Amino acid sequence: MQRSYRPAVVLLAALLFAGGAAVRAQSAQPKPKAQPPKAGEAAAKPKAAKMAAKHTVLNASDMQWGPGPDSLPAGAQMSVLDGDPGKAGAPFVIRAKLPDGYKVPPHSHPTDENVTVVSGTFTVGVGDKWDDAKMTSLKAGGYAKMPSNMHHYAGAKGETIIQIAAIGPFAITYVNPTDDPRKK
Ligand SMILES: [Cu+2]
Repeated sequence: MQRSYRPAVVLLAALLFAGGAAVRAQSAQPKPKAQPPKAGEAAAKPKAAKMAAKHTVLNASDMQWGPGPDSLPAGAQMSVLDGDPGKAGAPFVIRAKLPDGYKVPPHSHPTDENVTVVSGTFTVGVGDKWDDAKMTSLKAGGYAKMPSNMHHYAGAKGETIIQIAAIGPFAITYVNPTDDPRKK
């Protein structure tokens, strides 16, 4: 009896927790457009809703940093604040810490890239070829949006932290394939 009873209690607790999270999400956010559930989705949906409702509160000092993805030139550090940049179709927020003089050669992303400068100086230009004269310097508080598939390039003056918000996956296609660090 014990062996069958206890998992049931755990399951009930998990369901109550998930239900509570969903109720909190509904009160905190505008109601999303109604999407009629499809057959077979019932089991997966509550988990997805719970993940979307995840509440994140982070001071800069709480952020965990690790090496940037191998798709970026070496030297960058990355912190995932929300979501999963590797997941297709889902929003994510990351920060990237770029050392002085860091350069990302001309490239594009499959989804819109929204960049907010947190500290330092982020420089960005549009086009297929790197040209310092065509780059704009953005200081802390500055913002840039790179629409999907638009060719652009970027750098850092002084150690620079940027925050990137986008829909995954966070993929990079270099205009010149020889610039791709994965092919070096
Ligand atoms: Cu970019």
